[in-house]
Amino acid sequence: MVDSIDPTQVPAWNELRTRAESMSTVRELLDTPRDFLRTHAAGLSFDFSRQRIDGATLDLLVALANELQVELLRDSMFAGDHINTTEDRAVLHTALRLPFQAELSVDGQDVVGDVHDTLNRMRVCAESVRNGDWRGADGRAITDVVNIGIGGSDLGPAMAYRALRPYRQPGLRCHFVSNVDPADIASVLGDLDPATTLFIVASKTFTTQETMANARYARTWLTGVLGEDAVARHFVAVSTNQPAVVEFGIEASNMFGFWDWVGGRYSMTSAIGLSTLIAIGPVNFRAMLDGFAAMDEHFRTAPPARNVPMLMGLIAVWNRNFLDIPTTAVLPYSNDLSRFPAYLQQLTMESNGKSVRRDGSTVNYATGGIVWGEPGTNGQHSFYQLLHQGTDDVAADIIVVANPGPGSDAAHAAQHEMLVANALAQAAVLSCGVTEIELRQAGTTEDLVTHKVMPGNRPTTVVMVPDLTPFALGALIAAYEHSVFVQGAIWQINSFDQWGVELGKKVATGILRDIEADNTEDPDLDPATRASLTEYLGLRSEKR
Ligand code: G6Q
Repeated sequence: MVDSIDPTQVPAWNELRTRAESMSTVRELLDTPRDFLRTHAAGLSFDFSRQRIDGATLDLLVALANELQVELLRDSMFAGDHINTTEDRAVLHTALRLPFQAELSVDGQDVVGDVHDTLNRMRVCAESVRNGDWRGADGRAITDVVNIGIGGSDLGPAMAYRALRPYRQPGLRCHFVSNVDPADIASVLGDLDPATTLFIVASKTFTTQETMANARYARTWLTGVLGEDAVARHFVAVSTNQPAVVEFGIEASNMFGFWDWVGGRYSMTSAIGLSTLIAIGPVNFRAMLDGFAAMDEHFRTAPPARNVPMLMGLIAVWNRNFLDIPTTAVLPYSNDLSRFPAYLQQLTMESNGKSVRRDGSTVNYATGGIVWGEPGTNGQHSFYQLLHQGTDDVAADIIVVANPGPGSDAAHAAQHEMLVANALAQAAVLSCGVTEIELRQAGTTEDLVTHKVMPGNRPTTVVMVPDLTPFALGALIAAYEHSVFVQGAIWQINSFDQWGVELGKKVATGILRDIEADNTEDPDLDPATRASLTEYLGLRSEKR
């Protein structure tokens, strides 16, 4: 196990502080060759040349990673050591993507064998749904799959389903229900026929309030039409909690397991990906796993200065701790990646939104920044104004997909070029801006010059994906997963627990009991919450 170190006390940290004070602008930096900031991994290209960083700073960031033993912690993760210390668990999502021939045993257990056994069971299930062998209670084939899950049991599959739109099987639709707001499930079920619907109840713990409420709602909807016996043909579960699955009424043979070493937000390549596998089929699903695995291997073996996730993570730390930039906009120029910012929000903010180091000591430096975003070009017509001319510095990741999806005709391809032009234009303006001199040269009237100045200097990374294939999507996600790892390792925090999420679940359970009992006097609640509860109970309609 690697002990915690205070990163502000290692030599490279202080040297980086000094360098940040006199760092040139992106525009100035671009005057000298920046090829060392352009690199490739797993078929994707990553261009960091619009970041406010030079060669000497990069060397110092690599020294920082050395001094803080990032590679040692990385190797511990890949080996299956219990680096999630507060839950005493290994962190082995990388094992989910290993090929069949690989070998890895953890705590005496053959991990690769277990992973592939589950993958095979998932494949059999997916194929029978896809080819119509899986019959519903009245003998008809499945046309709609509803994944019921939340957080890590929803965001990855929901994102991938959209991202891999061209690879879906025609005539077979997936839907995603996550919110405990009954409007979510009601709006999905409203269009479906119970006899041709298969529910996947996806919950690692099988105790999550939202998921269990939605699963019960779905079961009532289904059995009301088809009877209790239909549950076996219309429900499968993905979980680590077999007793709870069986108690719900789902047969153990219809349950797909995973392991405590798969964190929720790192679980889309586990059985949590069952809906993805059903949608895109086993060959494409394996290609996605191979994309993840290719980036895993790159992260495990490439030297730090050419290692994409290492560079992404170190640059994120540079922006956050030394350039004092608190937020990063993720801007995919791909409509199919519309849920990617939401997915990354969970991945990064749930992992690195922590204020204590692994040893429990409080940090005295910034940790996980705020991540958000929307696909371009839509975002350009809303919040980009603040990115360009607001008073806060914002870093940006622009993700460009070079080619439109399979089957596009010439008109589609031409429109796609407009999309790419916009992405590159925004990268240029965010990083280089527009000066007063340029505006005057362009004939701008004097009274508008200051209004039209763009300071630029917003650190921007351009990620280029040749085609949004399953392989490329896997590689892209894994790059971000490992970038998050690097940031957490520098900050010496545990990126793999989520006590903030757990507390919310517990408090909501207590308040629900108060609501059900009309109790406005709960001494465990603070006065403001008691007042809000009283207000709510006064407004609540009798119709319930
Ligand atoms: C992810 C988090 C969280 C989790 C959900 C759902 O890392 O732990 O988002 O995935 O709370 O949990 P269950 O899968 O147990 O229902």
